[in-house]
Amino acid sequence: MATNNKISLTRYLVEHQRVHNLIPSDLRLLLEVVARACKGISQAVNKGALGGVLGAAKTENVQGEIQKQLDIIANEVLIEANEWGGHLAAMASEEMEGIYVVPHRYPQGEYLLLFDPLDGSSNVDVNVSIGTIFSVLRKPENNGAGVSEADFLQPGNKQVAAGYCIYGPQTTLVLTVGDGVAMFTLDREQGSFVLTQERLTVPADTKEFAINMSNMRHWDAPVKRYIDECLQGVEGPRGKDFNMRWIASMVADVHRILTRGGIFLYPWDKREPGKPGKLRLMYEANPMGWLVEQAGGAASTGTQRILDVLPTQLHQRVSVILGSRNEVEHVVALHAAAATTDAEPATRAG
Ligand code: AHM
Ligand code: MG
Repeated sequence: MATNNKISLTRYLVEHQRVHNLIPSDLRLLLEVVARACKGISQAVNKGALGGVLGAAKTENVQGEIQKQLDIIANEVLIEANEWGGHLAAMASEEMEGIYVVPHRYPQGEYLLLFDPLDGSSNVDVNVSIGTIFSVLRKPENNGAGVSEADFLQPGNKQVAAGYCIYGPQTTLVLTVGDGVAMFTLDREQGSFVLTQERLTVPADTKEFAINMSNMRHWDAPVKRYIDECLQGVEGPRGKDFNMRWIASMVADVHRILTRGGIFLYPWDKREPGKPGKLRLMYEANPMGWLVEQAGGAASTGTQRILDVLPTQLHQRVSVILGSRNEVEHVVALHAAAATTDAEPATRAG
């Protein structure tokens, strides 16, 4: 896609609404507002120490994690931008315990917005790419009754839009409305996102994996076996050398996979056996899983398609294996093989 055509995000969305009839106007408005909020977050991230926004806040989030100042700022920017437009009924965030219902002074819309306002925020202070991840669901019909947390508990296959904005060397918005994946780069002079790539495709095969190797001793047997086979390189059963990358910022790792392929794993591990994983289903796994699927890749827990996981809690965690289709299918096959041959009783949760 030539950048001199300058198709803005607005035009892309308008055409999806008008020409392709793929999105209703209030969803278009919602996505434009999310993009505007991301521009604001990008500004704050960009200023860094000059804006006095680096470092930890004195608060913990619902997961018991120390919040960064920018986690809180990003959360506020998203809420303030989205609450008044009339397109949303409520929002849920990785950084807030309960849902945020649109105040009565504003009109209530049809949609629910979920977000991780600043994913990978442990990287903020060291100037490594971070991002905002978002997911949009339709509020279930309930005959005019108010919105509740239960309305959010829909599987990822019900998403109507999902995306992320990565704050890196460029600020890039990556979006799906169920019609492939498009990438928009922020033109800071114009102040608008410009379409820079359409129909992103994740190659089916890869020689690059991303996992936090320091957790190796805690992994389940199939994950250990998979990584062990990769490490054996050309001499091993895979017959090829693998490269490894781990940015500890899911948006950055997924962005690389959407750009050149690869596999990303944050699997269940034995550190906290009762927890089904580290990453959050609703704010991280579902939107990223759908984007990767829309680009031709796959996303699994190891035993189930991520988008088919039925959530029971807003802040539910999940094992995540996503990226190049053949590689993900190989890891799934190793899980299936272990389940049939494993003499040990299953200990994993979720
Ligand atoms: P966060 O949402 O609190 O930033 O946590 C999620 C991040 C992901 O971006 C990343 O893949 C993972 O945590 C890194 O975890 P670890 O530090 O255990 O490698
Ligand atoms: Mg996160």
